[in-house]
Amino acid sequence: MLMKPTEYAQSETYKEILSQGAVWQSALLQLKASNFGKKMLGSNNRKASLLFVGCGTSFYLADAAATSWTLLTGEPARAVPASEILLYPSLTRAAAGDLQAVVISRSGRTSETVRAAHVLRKGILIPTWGITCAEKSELQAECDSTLVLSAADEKSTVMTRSFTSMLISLQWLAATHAGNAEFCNSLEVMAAQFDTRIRYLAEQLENFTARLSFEDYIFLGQGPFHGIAREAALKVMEMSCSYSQSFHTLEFRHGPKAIVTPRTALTFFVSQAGQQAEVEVLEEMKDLHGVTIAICNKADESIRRSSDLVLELDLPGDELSLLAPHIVPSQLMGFFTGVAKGLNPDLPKNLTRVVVLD
Ligand code: F1P
Repeated sequence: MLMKPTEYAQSETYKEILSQGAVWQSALLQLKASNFGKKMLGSNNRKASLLFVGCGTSFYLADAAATSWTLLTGEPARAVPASEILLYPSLTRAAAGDLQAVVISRSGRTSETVRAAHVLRKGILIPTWGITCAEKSELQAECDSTLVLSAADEKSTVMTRSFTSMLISLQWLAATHAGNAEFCNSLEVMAAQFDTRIRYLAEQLENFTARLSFEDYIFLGQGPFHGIAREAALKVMEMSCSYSQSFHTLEFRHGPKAIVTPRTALTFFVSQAGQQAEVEVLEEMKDLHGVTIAICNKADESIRRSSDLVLELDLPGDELSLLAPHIVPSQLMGFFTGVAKGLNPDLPKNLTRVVVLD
């Protein structure tokens, strides 16, 4: 039974997606009011390399945060799923001397993530920082210090504003560490202006998903946009039970393009840094008769010429400060695709809000 607009507008997931501009501003206020930044960045046992850890959406958040950290600070940073810390601790122990960890979990209760924080801090003996949206969590008990962004917490199973709010907060910390006050200001200006764009994006995605359906979904991004592409694929999978994959944009030529048909939706996160190379792939996929969707801040003729749908954020600021809003069109695509398939994104099939193991 398809949800009518009056019905889906009451959806917790939908309301949380649309609340992101305002919630980003509240989350940044919470971050600035906490002394987490001073603790994490100022501590005398600070290490130069960062390891970002999480599960599911929080792992893809770790990916986007790690690339942001290196681009903003020049320091090495990488992301791993919490399960890798548990199953292959020696892979982390090898670099332990120069490492500190940031462990990410909306709920602060995901068993793998809480256990990984314990292994990192008590087993491998590295400084371990937490970021969550839940008060008084098991994660908080396992970390040296934890940033709690309760303003970004959600009722929904799928993560949307929690992902973007924790990403923006980690970018703010990286920029603060790098002494880049202009970037911190860009995040705050972007958050204040995003409200004016999100309803335009929602309308575009609602119309698009009402007109077209697909057999599978591909999401393509390079650099910091690759973590966004991975999360976009998960959003569409979780909310619409669709076949969905992500790749580095140029990697898609090396075999995966074999699956492209007119029933394939290919979403390109077109970056300013890699635009020319990424648009060449866009043009090739259009020639293979895939349906192409371009998400970018400002589109030029080369993007418009080869895209069936162009979603412009049209926001001010440095490209990296616009990383979080780039995921929002895909959150909306997942939501409206689920609704168009008669599903309820508030009750995603097979999923629980937190994966707790015995
Ligand atoms: C991690 C997570 C979510 C997923 C689902 C199950 O949660 O895998 O990414 O969407 O809700 O849990 P958390 O550790 O960030 O609370």
